[in-house]
Amino acid sequence: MSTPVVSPHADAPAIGDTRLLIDGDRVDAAEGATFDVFNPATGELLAKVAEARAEDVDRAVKAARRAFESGPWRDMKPAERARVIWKLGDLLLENAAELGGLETLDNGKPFLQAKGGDVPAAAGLFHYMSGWATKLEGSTIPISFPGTFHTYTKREALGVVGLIVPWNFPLTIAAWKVAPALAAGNTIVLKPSEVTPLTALRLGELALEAGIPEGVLNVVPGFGADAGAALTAHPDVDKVSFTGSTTTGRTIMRAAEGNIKKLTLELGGKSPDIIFGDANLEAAIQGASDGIFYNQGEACAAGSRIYAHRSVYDEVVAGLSKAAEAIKVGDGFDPDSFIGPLVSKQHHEKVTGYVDLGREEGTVASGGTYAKDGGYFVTPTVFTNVTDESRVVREEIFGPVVSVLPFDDTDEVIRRANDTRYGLTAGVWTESMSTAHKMADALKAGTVWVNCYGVFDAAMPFGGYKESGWGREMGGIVLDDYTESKTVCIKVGD
Ligand code: TXE
Repeated sequence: MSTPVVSPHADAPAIGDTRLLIDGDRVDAAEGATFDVFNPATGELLAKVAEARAEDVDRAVKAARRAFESGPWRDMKPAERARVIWKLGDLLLENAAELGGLETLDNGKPFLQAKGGDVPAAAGLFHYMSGWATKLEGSTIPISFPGTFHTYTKREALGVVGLIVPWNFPLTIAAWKVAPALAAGNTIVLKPSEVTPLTALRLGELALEAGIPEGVLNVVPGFGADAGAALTAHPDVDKVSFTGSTTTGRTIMRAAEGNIKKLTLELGGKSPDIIFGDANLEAAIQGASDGIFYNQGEACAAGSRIYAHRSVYDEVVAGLSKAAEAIKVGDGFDPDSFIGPLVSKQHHEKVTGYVDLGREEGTVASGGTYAKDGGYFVTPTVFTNVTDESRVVREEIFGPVVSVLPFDDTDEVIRRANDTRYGLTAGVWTESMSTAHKMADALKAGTVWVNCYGVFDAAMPFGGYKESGWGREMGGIVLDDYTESKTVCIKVGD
């Protein structure tokens, strides 16, 4: 039996029902299995959560298939579907304190950021995507084939979609995928990360409360190698959208080959953040600091390679070090904490391994310390005297760790910034309009921020070039990935 264990903070929310959500019901896993979820601020057990395995995933896919084919969602009038999706956005906002608290307990991130950032961002997805439910149009097409034809396209829901979500923004990234999938009329099996399953389960409950029919949104927490693999290989799943590591993305590509599933992959990053000599340095330094340290650096878009023009290099290093030292690292429920613990023991080991490596590869300008026991804390760390070949500069660390490298001219920094297997995001800081446009054109990244960093909006497409993935999330463009386009050609005369 899956049960919540303890809520360690007086002001933390109750953890609630930790069973699977299948076909509108809360159910134990078929084999009765559970897994432990830990509070990263203390390392203590937080909850025991029902563990979906292949049999449970199959049950969830069957429920989603029934819900799709029987049509209560797909065939609902678009305006009605829009109202229900909007309502779900409202319910997220109404429950922001609870959802934010669950995210802090589960992931460790500061409560104020979770409640004031993650939850409104997730709600924004439902509000924005609800508008698309009424706008999924096709077009009429004049064709040149001999005869007279009425030819048009229409857009239809894909069917059952499997959504696999990571632990860094558990609710927000779930919303990136669930909201457009719903707007297009699909039914869903959502697998949250085994590290942070709590807000996805609550999202499923709120979806029912909003009026989304039973079986349309099923939630199956479980491990990647078991539940995740079963979902990606399932012959009755039409599409998988995945956010996570590039390594797992490759595994999913292979698993999806059986029934040629459609795939969206949002994978890793090692994003350059480039500060030119003419930049507003105060804004650039603060922006670059937030760009790497927000969310403990556990962000695929983190600006983890800072290139500073040699004329301002020393000032950037000094300013960034000062900004890093001013950051309070601590329990997410402490309102002064800007950085909470890393998400798990395993991830702490990975990040601190890179902190130790960076010490050998370069110089620590700031930070470089970490907790050895208790919570999984790491201080914001700035490395200098590293090279483009250093592993800390090339590999995704996914923690509050940044390298600062000098550059001399624009073409050089373009080449170096693009010299990576990733291509998710990039930042540019300059007061020159022509430098801004030149860089925006030249950087091989799905998003380029100029004089800002980490601006996300439900209306802005997000995704990667190169090994950062396939497809885009958010924006109107994402609806293409959750619909089929059907061409209809009717002969109306000779
Ligand atoms: O990711 P995984 P992990 C990067 C980051 C991090 C590293 C490893 O560098 O340190 O990845 O993190 C599910 N079939 N990112 O191990 O394995 C898994 O259960 C189907 C970048 O946590 O990619 C979870 O739900 N699913 C990133 C999800 O995939 C599988 C966010 C992510 O886990 C599976 C997170 C399988 N075979 C980590 N194996 C980003 N792009 O934002 C695992 N999963």
